[in-house]
Amino acid sequence: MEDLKHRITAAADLAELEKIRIEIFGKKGILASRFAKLKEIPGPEKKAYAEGLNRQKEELTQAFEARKAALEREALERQMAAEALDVSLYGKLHLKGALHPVRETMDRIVEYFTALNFAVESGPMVEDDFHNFEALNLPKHHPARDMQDTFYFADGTLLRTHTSPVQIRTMMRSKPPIRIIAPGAVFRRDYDLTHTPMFHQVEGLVVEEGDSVSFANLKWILTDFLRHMFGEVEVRFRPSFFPFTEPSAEVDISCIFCKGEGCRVCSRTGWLEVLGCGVVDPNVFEAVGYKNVSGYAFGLGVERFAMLLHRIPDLRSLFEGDIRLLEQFR
Ligand code: 2U9
Repeated sequence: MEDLKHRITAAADLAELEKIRIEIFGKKGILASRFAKLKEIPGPEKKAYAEGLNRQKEELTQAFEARKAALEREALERQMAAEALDVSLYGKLHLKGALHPVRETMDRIVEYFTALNFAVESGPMVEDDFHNFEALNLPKHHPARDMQDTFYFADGTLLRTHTSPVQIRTMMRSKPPIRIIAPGAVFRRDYDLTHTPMFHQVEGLVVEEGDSVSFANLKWILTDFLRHMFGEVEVRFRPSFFPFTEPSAEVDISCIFCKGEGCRVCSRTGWLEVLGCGVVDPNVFEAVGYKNVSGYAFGLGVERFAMLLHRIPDLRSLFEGDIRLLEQFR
């Protein structure tokens, strides 16, 4: 009896305990065989023998239940120790995406003009000579048409060098009034600190019947636009020349880095050139079949705006695909 009890309390694990249970309590187990002997016991001793057996069974059952509970608790503790989670550990790092500074800048520009009721137009990047040059009053031997500046395909088509063909196509398929911007990629054979072979422009065009559109309208909207983009800057219009506008101007803002004092970015001039613009040349209207209209147009390079707004020194870093650049704009 003490020997059986000892075996129960010494069971090393639940599997061993189960074996012992079958050995003691099973149908053909030790207790069963002892109970079977009951019928061989003579009458007067039977009661005492039966009581003794029941006591033994009771004690062994108690010992078994106690050992089982202890082993189960141990097993659970082992499992919990093995599966323990340290909730103070760092989780996996999830990188957040970011808009490319060129996209973000383009979005801001487009937002300004759409708020003033400009429609956004687009067109093909592979263009023909007429839409990219001829209709824009760029004469046959203009240097911009040179192989040196323009990517040509064998069939004479080309990668657009500005988004202006979008405005030409828009005018040719609709009538004034026109109030559009054309944002998009353009291509020129150029590569240095401030030029890449692909860059983005936003150009604008406003055309009305009659002579109601003037240079004054252009001055107002571009001044307001540049202050929207750069804050409280001075804006200056310098006479210039473009084949597609007359009169034409280049637009400067007071340097946002030195407030016009003169620094390296503005080459000590105190001014930064940011836009080109003008009153649309009559030859352009003639090329698209418009009569008795007036209009203004402007154009800007989105990368230049992004570089100034984010103080990015080398334009090429915008196109190297180095994720460390984007990480700085999250
Ligand atoms: C039509 C008529 C006129 C668009 C214009 C400029 C002046 C200009 C440059 C700015 C920096 C190009 O990206 S850049 O290198 N653009 O100076 N663009 S007027 O004039 C147009 C366009 C279309 C039908």
